[in-house]
Amino acid sequence: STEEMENRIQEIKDKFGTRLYIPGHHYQKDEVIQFADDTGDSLKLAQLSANNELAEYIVFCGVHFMAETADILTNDNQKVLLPDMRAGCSMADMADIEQTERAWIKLQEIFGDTMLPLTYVNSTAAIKAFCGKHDGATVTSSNAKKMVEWALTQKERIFFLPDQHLGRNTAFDLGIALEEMAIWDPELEKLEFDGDVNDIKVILWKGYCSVHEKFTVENIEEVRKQHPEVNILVHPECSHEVVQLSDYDGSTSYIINKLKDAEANTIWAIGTEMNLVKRLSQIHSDKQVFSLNPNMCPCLTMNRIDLPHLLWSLESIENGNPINQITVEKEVAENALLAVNRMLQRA
Ligand code: CIZ
Ligand code: SF4
Repeated sequence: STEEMENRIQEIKDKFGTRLYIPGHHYQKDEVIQFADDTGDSLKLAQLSANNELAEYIVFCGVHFMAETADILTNDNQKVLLPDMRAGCSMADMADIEQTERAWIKLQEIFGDTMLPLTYVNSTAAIKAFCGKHDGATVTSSNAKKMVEWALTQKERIFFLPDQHLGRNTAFDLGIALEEMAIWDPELEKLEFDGDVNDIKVILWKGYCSVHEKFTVENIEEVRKQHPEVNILVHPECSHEVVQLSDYDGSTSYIINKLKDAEANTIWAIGTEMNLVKRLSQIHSDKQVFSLNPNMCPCLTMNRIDLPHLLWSLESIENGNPINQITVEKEVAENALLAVNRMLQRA
């Protein structure tokens, strides 16, 4: 039963004490979040894991790329476990390393040595390592603007992986016109753009988040009709049109803080993952907080981590046979760390 599972999880947590650390991503289910030692976005959780030297076992309640980043930032005797190996990220999976290496060669034929690669932290360790090797860096949704600005002091152009929306929204905010952006289609191995190829400043990988893509212009029109007073607050993984029509856009922490600061009785339609929206709506009972898309928008892979998987993972530690350990190969980890550190130095 649920109660038995919860009791067992608490028992193992008590038994291991500070040797066990459970970071929980904001998009995780409440049943998992109740056992999290800390909650946060992916980078914050990876940094907290790295600063937690007492933790021998880090049971990462989030998705695969987040556990990889935690492994990259922690030391060799800390084991990072992912309670369900099927907890991937469809966006991260849209850029595989072979496709990226091929794209780089083809893009160099067009642009020569004028590009700096940047990758959203929502990417595999191999993609982060690719950026690290080519003088590039990682970005998060909180520091993307600063990082794109920096990148454009290094090279004439940036190659932005894997989320076209975060890349486009960030570049647009910095005054780069849509005509100065191109899209690299990894399936067709083709560059899509309007206008003059020499004007291109930003090359966007054609990836997207299947959760944030579900918020539409129609949703915005509908909610404004129903609630003329509404404040629309979305994550920059949403499309350019949606971000332009919303009132506010920003990272997960921006969204959380915006609602904290909001006055009572205000109305908020939020364009981000459902578990977070539901939690915010419960916390802010003095405000009206709901999902911008009435069909809600769960991240199915985040939701794979549930009580049974968390318990299974913890019991494997208790049995002395930890399962689903995430280990990034040494050379990949070293190059990925270069990319992450270039970001941490600046943002
Ligand atoms: O959309 C996601 O998966 C986010 C915002 C991840 C993160 O970096 O915390
Ligand atoms: Fe990946 Fe989107 Fe899920 Fe985040 S919400 S883990 S970007 S699929």
